[in-house]
Parts: sequence; C-alpha cells; structure tokens
Amino acid sequence: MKKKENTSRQTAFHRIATTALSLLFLTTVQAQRESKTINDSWKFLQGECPTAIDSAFNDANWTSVHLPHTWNTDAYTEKDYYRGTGWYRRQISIPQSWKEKQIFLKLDAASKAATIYINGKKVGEHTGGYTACTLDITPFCSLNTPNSLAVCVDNSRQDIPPISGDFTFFGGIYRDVWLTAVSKQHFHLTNYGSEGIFISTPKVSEEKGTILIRGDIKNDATQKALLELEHIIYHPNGSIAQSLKQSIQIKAGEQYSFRSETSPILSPQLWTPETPHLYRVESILRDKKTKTVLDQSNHYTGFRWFSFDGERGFSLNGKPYKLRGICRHQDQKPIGVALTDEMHRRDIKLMKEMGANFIRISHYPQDDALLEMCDKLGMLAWEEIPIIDIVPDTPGYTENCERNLREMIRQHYNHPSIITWGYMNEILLVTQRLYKKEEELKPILERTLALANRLEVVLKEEDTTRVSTMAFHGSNSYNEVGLGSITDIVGWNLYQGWYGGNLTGFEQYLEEQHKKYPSHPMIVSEYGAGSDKRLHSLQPHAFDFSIEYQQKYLEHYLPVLEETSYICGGTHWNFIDFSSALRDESMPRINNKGLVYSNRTPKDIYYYYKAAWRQDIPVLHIASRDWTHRSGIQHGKEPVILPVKIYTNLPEVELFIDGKSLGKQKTKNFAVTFEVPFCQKEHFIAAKAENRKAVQDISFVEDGIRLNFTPIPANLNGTNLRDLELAINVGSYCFYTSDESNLTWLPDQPYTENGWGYIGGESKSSQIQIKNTNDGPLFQTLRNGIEGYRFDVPNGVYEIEFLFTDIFRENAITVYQLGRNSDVENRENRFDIIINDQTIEESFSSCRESDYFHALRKRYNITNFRNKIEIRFSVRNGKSFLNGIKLRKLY
Ligand code: GCB
Ligand code: CA
Repeated sequence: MKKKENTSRQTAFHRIATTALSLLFLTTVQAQRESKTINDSWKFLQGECPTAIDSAFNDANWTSVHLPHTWNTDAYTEKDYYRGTGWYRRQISIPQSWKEKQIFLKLDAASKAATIYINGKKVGEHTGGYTACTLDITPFCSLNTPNSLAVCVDNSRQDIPPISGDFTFFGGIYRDVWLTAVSKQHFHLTNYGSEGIFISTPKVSEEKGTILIRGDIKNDATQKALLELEHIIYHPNGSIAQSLKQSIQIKAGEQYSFRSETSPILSPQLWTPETPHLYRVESILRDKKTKTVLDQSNHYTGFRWFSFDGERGFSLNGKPYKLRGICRHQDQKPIGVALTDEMHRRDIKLMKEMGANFIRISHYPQDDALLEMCDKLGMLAWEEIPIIDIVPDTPGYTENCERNLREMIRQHYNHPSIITWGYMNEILLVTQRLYKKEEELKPILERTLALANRLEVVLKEEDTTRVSTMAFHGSNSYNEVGLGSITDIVGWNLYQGWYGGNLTGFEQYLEEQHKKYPSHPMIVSEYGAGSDKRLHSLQPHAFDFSIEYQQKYLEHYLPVLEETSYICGGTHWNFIDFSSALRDESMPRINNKGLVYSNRTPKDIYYYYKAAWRQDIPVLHIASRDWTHRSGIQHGKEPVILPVKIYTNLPEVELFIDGKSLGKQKTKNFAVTFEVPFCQKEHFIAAKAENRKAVQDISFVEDGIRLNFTPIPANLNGTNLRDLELAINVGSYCFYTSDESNLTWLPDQPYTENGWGYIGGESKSSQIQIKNTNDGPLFQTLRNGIEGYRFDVPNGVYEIEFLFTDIFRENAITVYQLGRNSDVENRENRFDIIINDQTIEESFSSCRESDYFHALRKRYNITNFRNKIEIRFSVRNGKSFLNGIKLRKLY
C-alpha cells in the first residue's frame, strides 16, 4: 500500500517536472539563437594519433584539460619548445530541441592549424592561429547519441604565418570554443568566422551621422522562406533612435545580401577614447507570417572619423590627436597564451589607467574580449596579421596570409576602436640578413612586393573605411624597394640607443624620414629597452638591462613623440614582459621591454607614462618599487647619497626621509630626482606635492615607501667585517640583487689604497644564457684581461669565492639582437690564481671545469697574515677574466 502511494506520488512529481521542462523547452524553441562555450571536459594528447578521430577511440589515458589551453608552457624554460601536433577530444550531446536547427561549431583560435572531425568524418580545416573559424556541423551530428569531436592542432606548419618572429608560437586551442544552434534561416555565420553582419558609418560629422548595415542571410531549409529583417538602432542611453524594416524572400538553400542605411542621426554622440559613446545595432530576423524570431544579433558601433597626415599627424573627429599607444603581446607567465577573457580585459584597463589611447595589437589578431574593451573603455586600435621578417616561398603561404587578413577584417570589422589594419612587420629584417647578394635578394624582394600589393588590394576590398599600415625597422631600404609607397601609413620600429647608436639618433632618424618623404604619415610603431628588476645602475647604459637605463631611454623618447607634430604617435614596445623562447639576455625566454612585468605588476616606468598622459588626475609615484634593496659604499659614518626619483604630473615635489624634509624641487619631464642620505637598515621615504586646481581648491597628494639599505664600508676593518658579505659584480656598473638570496652584488670599482677593487683589464659582457644558475646577469658581465683583485683587510681567516663563466666562444646569436655580441673572440683561456703569493689554482680553465656559458663558483678558505688579500691572475694561455668575487671574514 505504502509502496503504491509512493509510486503515484513519484508519477505526479514526474508529470509536473515534465510540464515544467516542456515549458522551458517551448521558451527555448522561441529563443532565436543559442550559443554556449564548450570549454570543459576535453581530453588532450601531445603528439600524433590519427585513430583519435574514431568515435570508439578510448581517450581515457589522455590528459583532462579545460580550455583555453596551450601545450607550450615549456617555452618558458626551453628554447626548443614543442612544435608539432596535439589532439583534443570531447563528446558533444545535441539536445532534441535542436532537431530543426542549424548547428555551428566555432573555434576562437587554435594555433596554428586545426582539422576538425566529428564521428570519424572530417568536417573542415582552418589555417591560421589567431583568427576564428566557424563550421556548420549539422550534417555530421546525431541527436540520439553523443557525438565524438576530435580536433588535431598543429603549430609547426611553415605555410602559415608567422614563420619567424621574436615571440613564441604557442600551440593549442587557446581561446574559447562555441556551440551555436539557430533556425534554418539565419545570418551568415560561416562568413570567414565573422557574425555575417558588417556595420559602418558612411556619413559622419558633428551635425549628423548615418549607419550602414550589410550582411547575408542564409536559408538552410528545404522550402523557400518569407522573412522580415529589422535593425533597431539604440542611442548610447538605450533609447531607440531608429528602426529599419524590410521583407525578404529566400529560396531553399539560397542566400540573400542585405544593405540598409539609416536616415541621418542628428548631433550624434561622437566616439573618442575619452568619450566612448556606443550606439547599438540590433538585427532581428523574423518569420514574416508568425513573427517568430528566427535569429538575432547585436553589435556596437560608434560615430568617429579620423585622418592621418604627413605634416599634421593624426586627427580624430577633426581635431589634432596624438596617438599615445602601446603594443601588446598576449601571453602571461607561466600559463602562456591560454588567458581567460578577464585577463585580456584587465590589460586594457591597465593601459587605460596609464592614460594610453591607442593600442597596436601586435603582431596578430587577438581575443574578442580585448576588442570589446577597446570599444567600451575607449582605446583606438591597430590590428595586424603576423607576416614577419621574411616572405617564404612555401606553397600556400600567400593564400593563408590573404585569408587570415580577410578573417581578421571581417571578424573585427564592427569595432569602432579599430582605425588601421596592418599586414607586415620588419619584413626586410631577416630577408637582408640572409641574402646579401643582389641576385639572391631580387626574387625575394619581388615576392615580398607582390604579396604586399596583393594584400593591400584585399585590405581595401574588405574595408574602405580604414587605412593600411606596415611596420619597418630603421632602414630606408623599405622606401628604396617600394614598400613605403604601398601602405597608407608607415610605422617605424626604432631602437636607437638600444641595439645601437645614441638616443638622439631617434629624432634624427625621424627628421630625415620626414624630409625625404614629407607626405608619409608616420607612427613610431615600436621603441623600447629591456629592464630587469634585479639590475640597477647609477651610470646606466644600453644593454645593461638595468631598470634605470629603460627609464633613461623612455624619458628621452616620449617627449620627442609628444612634441613632434608630424608624428602621428607611438606605440611602446611592449606593454608586457613577454615570452620569446629564442631570446637569452638577462631573463632567458623573456623579452623584458615591458612597462609591466609578465604578471602585470607595473614597473616604475609605467608611472612615467601615467604622469605624462593622465591630465585628469594627479599622479605622484616614488619610482623605487623596483629598487627596494639599496646598497652603497659608506665612508666612515657619513650617510650614503643615493638618488630617489619621483614620477609626477604636479609642478613641485617635497621629499621626506623618516619624516625629515629634504626640500622641494621643480618637476621636469614628469620627473624629480632627490639625492637622499641613506644610513640605516630601513628608511621611510615620503613624497608630497600640492595639487592646485584653483586658488581656493588646493589639496595634497602623497606617496610613501619603505626602502632597505645595506651600507658597505669603504675601508674594511675587524669590526665592520664581522657581519659583512662583500659581494662584487665584477665587470659591471650594475648592482645585482639575487632573487633567491636577496644578496646585492655591488658594481665593480678599481682598487684604491685602504679599499678594495680590481686591477687591470676591461669590462665585457655577453647576452647568452648562462647555464647552472638563476643569477645569469651576474655571470654575463666580466673583467677581461684582469690582472688582479685586492682587498686591504686585517689579518684573519677569510672565505673567498670566485665566480667564473667562459664566454669566449662564438655562439649563434639571435637575429633580434641586431648584431650585438658578434665581437666575441674565440680563444682558450688558462691562468694561475695566486692569493698572497700562494698559487691556489694552476692553469685554471673555467670552460674545462664547467663548460662555456656555464656558471662556476669556487670557494677558498685562506689565512691572511699580511693585512691585505692580494689576488693575482697569471696567464698561461689566452687571457684571464673574472665574473664575480665575494669575501667574508670567518675568524
Ligand atoms: C622588433 C620586432 C619585435 C621585437 C622587438 C624587440 O623590432 O618587431 O617583434 O620583439 O623588435 O624587442 O627587439
Ligand atoms: Ca659580473
């Protein structure tokens, strides 16, 4: 009896649940388009596995992954990161409610190529690692059983750009994957991965603007369709501005192209980075008779116009406007390019916060989330495809370039933030490096020009509302071979004062170009210098990777960009410290020219830009977050004077040390530097500035920071040696603070009486990665031909440690260092090491003990009877050298 009751209750519950479900079901039938991510529950295998396409294939042993995913986190440790295939598998169940629907699969990005299979059959292939592809998978899917989806991804293909470049070609499905169901009549979703709707503003001024909406509708049904298409235009405040309606008839299996322009919208709210007003276009497709909504799509657009001019630079909405920009790569250590949407959005927020109004989306199309933020927060954009360094003659390459260009333009066409499309970066760099002879060079130049001409035509075919750009490296040959006259805008990637030459070479180069080609609109599409938080210098120079040289370099470049009226603007290289697996330098596998670290913590230099670019808020930043462990040589009890810089947009700054004022100083070029006396372990530094908005409206802005200080006595004695670890970065002007021990290695100095220092030799450095250590920069600098080292210290028992790395072997150096380091001689070095006349090493060879470019540390305990430690290097072969030295008094 009880049992029966139970059963009937269950049946009743079941009935209610079913009704509720079918109600839900009904509403979903009514809903126009259903889209959802399928990022979860994937299985992944790195390597080849053709049988994975079979439905019955057992992938239980594969790794479970969640998208976005890349298999190349190895690129942060390995130069030779994995390039090959990777397989992804997943089941997809199609709900019964999709029975009458058309089903699409969209991959936002799989690098570089993806072949897609469903239930053992090939659905399609996409070539290009930075653009989306959409496939109609309806005929491949079954409604009754789960469908097996397999995707083979390959990041080794040489027929797909990029094939060369200073960044890592991460492999994998590293953006979202979407499943979409829509009625048989729908917008053309397989149009080069776009939404099939293209919006522009053919007429736009302060008085009025019109919106043009173009696109295609497909009828995938077996009967003709009578449809109604409506576009509703919404003002930025959400009220309806206009609506456009038309009736359409499409035969079974056919396609219809629509094109409608609104009547003028009066006094449109213009889109600018400062006022990013967006108008919404809602496109609705209905059944003409039943009025059932079949498909629906929303897009933002904006009213703005712009021009690039060789003399006057850039203007926006009729007013001169300086493009204050940055370039942006898309990775983040340690996850590679598998970023979530919110990470992309965070980057745009950080750039806006800094005051940027322009982004060069380099060197390839990036996530939709990024573009959405450019529109919404207000950031003009240049987007490009990755044709870099050289044009190969690989069959299929040209076609892939062309298709990737069309995809980028169609996929991101509707974003008002985009003003220019690019398609080549430094295309002669590797070309000229590899082919020196005229007759070898000729066919490659012809190929390059042919591709540029073809892409320029494609670009204009796709989009007449924007302009084209290329980025050149600092060589006039781009103009000589004819590339300069193909694109609308010339981008210059300039590194005077970094890879070579002087800082002032920068403005000289621009002037020369402007004189020669006064009608060329120019952007400085790259400029930058590397920096490493562990390195600091009071005498910064190019390629020391000190935080201070990057600051010096950018403090020179930015005013030139701001003050040269014919320059449209600049895009700093790069916003982030990014992954470039081939690079060595101070942080192997990382190009460290970022304004923010890989984890997006701003470097101090970020605030220089912020001070210069943000006029709307007061900026005051003590530029020493990157240098919190200070050290310096102290004479007696005198404090050590060290510079502390403040970045600010306020006219005058007062600085305090532990509450005591050091006076006020006027700001110059958004910076003020105080000479600050350091004398104790920790100091509190505070900066204060008056923010005067009006006579009656004055407030104060403050910043404060705690800095650690380790004094190093200039003259060493029994007392001050007791707790001292005297560590010297031999061959370098830089302080080096180890991440691992926090110990600071001091800049080297020549020996003077009663002190310590080197005797003889000259400083030398290498940019090659040093193995066996995480303190690479310490070993990359050395004193070549050093005769000796001397410490004037009292008698006692000491520990002496030598740091060696033999760099005297030619080494393949990457093309991206533009010839730096090629002056290293090949030689074998052997020398004796003698301390206070006692030979401690005979015929010592660093590379024999620990190989070339390997760190070697050797420690000795010695007893000093002479009130000095005198070290001599006596050469047997080649030259003597020393990379670092450390002294501790034990007893
Ligand atoms: C360039 C390249 C860029 C590099 C940069 C650099 O000119 O266009 O891809 O990363 O220089 O840091 O050397
Ligand atoms: Ca050194």
